[in-house]
Amino acid sequence: MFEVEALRRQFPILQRQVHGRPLVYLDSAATTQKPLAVIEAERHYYETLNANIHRGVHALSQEATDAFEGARDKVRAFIGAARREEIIFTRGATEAINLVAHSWGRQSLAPGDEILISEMEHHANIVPWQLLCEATGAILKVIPIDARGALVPGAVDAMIGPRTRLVGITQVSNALGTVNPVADIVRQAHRVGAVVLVDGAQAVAHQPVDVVALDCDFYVFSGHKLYGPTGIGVLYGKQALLERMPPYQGGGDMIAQVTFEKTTYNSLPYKFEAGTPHIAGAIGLGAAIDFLQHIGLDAVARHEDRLLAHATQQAEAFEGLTCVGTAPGKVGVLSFVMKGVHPHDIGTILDREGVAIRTGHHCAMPVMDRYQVPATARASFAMYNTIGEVDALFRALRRVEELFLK
Ligand code: C6P
Repeated sequence: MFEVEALRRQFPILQRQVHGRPLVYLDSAATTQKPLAVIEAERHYYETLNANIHRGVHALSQEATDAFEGARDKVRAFIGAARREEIIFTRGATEAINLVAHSWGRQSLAPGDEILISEMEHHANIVPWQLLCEATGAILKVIPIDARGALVPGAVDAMIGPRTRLVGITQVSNALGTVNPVADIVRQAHRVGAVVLVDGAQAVAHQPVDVVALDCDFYVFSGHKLYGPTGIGVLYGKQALLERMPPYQGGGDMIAQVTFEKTTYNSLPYKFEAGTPHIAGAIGLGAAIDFLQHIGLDAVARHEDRLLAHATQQAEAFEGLTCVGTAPGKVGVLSFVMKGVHPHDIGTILDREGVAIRTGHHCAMPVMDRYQVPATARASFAMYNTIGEVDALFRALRRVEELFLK
């Protein structure tokens, strides 16, 4: 049984007030709030285990190493990867994509090769590929999206060709909520020998993910959008690919042996984890995964679908409000514009009412260009939101209407 009120008590921040009103937090696509289990896991680490990992023979270092490596095992199981060697800790989704672009990309691309991304990508899944194209002479191609925010039917098929080397695709769009058919895209890409990187930043908290079933070559996500800490994220890569890739950064822990003449590298996953990692963050992420699995992602998804359906219904009945992103099966976010009011003004008035949403381009400027809007207002939902909070959002939007349009 999914008990949202009991669940909310696990998130201390949800008890606070903003501008004298109860906080209505509808910005979880930017970052989720953290449950006690995560806060306590980090605190427990600093209070009882704090030491550097993989380095010391002393008890604390060994216990910290066990906790850190235990978190890697949790991540592996959570996304269905076959081997722990395939789980690389990074600072977040952004760093994971840059790692692949830098390490796989510079080794694998020649002038005229093609990288295919979509028009709905977050800047983190655009700019690293542009930098790579500049460095290698590869060409960036963009799969267009339709009026509702889905990939244009047939476009992937038409655009994947013999020169395609990599497809970078988001599983769920942060600006539109669109869920992309990534398993189909992987099949199409593999037919021409291209590899696929799936950006799972907005997917992992909303639906179960199985990287083996998807058969993607790389999968990335951030801990902080999964009820975990900031500064920790994951790159999953197929072992055979990771083995062939050169290190991304050099430093401690990623080496086997160093002399001034020659350095050899550590085995996976450590080859890609130079320097002291965010140990507490990884442990916190492990706790977030335990927490989420205890509640059950299917139950979370059903609850969020109800919230989104309720919000969509109210949005459709709201004169002058237009939703941006209405693809069938979308999840997590309601992006919208209001005739005659700039999204930043909407965000400011809502904040005064205690309602936190994000306004702006959501680090997806090409999406704004596609729909010819300067920005949108975006409410995003998580397991702890309630139907009452959706109603509070729309009450606050009526206040915006009163102030600006009446
Ligand atoms: N989107 C949002 O408000 P980082 O910053 O590395 O944790 O995640 C980057 C990222 C990559 N891909 C997608 C689809 C994303 O949504 C994000 C982050 C936040 O929508 C902050 S811009």
